[in-house]
Amino acid sequence: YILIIGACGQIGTELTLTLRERFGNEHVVASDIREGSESLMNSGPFEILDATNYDALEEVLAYYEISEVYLMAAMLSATAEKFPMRAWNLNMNSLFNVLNLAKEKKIDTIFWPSSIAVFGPNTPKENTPQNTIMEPSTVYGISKQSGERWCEYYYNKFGVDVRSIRYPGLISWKTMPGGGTTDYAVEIYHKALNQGSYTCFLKEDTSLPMMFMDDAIKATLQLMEAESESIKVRSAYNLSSMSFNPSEIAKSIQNHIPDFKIAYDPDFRQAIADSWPSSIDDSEAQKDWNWKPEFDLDRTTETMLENLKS
Ligand code: VAH
Repeated sequence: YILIIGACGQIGTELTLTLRERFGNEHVVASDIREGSESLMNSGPFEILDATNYDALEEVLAYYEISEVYLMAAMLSATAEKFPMRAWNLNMNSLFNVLNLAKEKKIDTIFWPSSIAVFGPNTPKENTPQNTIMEPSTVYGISKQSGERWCEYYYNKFGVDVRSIRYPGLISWKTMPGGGTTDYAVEIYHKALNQGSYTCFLKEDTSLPMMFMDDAIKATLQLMEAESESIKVRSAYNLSSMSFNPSEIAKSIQNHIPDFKIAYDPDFRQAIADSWPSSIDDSEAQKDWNWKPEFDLDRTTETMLENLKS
């Protein structure tokens, strides 16, 4: 059985729906600190669970005979800057709970998301390599870099089969993202349809690595289904599909909504975005588990507008 922690989040929601389609609703237990969407709550088992509570987590694992855990609960970059200690507590203690329960053989396989936020201001910005300087300057990035070190440590020291991906900014229509710096790339579609204009909190030339959610979910399942021996990276894999800046996504929207207007009013999230790479080299993921994306910016815009319109 599979447990998803943070099932009501931006990635967790789509991961839950995809895993339930693939393995059967009753085999995928969704959990979160709060209730989620109708489709998520009505399509299979759900538990209210605080991922930082070791005993509560151990109970859920035993009750449902869980063998695989997707730990998707975290506080993202923008919110984490407002509540550093709460972010560290959630992002790290949830990971320690899952790693230690796996060390106790209570979990066979773990997926834990890292992020391009592990890179910092002095990381090479273009085609950032898998192994390079990593001095993250955000609370979220520091927690993800530390998390990667712990995942690799538990694999090497205790044989814990934990797998991870450095997600770029993710774009989806089924749920709103929560508290990220790349959230503008989701909000812009909603605003384009609802009011025909959007004021972006990043500068027009701020180029960031991005990915449509279907590609991110596909990559996650591909990594989880790979043979353990083929996984050479036990910190977290670089993953990439496209990079764009706010003016480029605005132009792709104007191809469908010619009158769409964008304005720019950068806020504190500009400094976070400026500390991150503009593009990522994911040749390791391509080599080790045949990664290949399907969505570019135009196809992403088409899909987002189509689904948000209906
Ligand atoms: C954030 N969406 O903005 C997340 C992600 C790379 C960005 O980590 O914090």
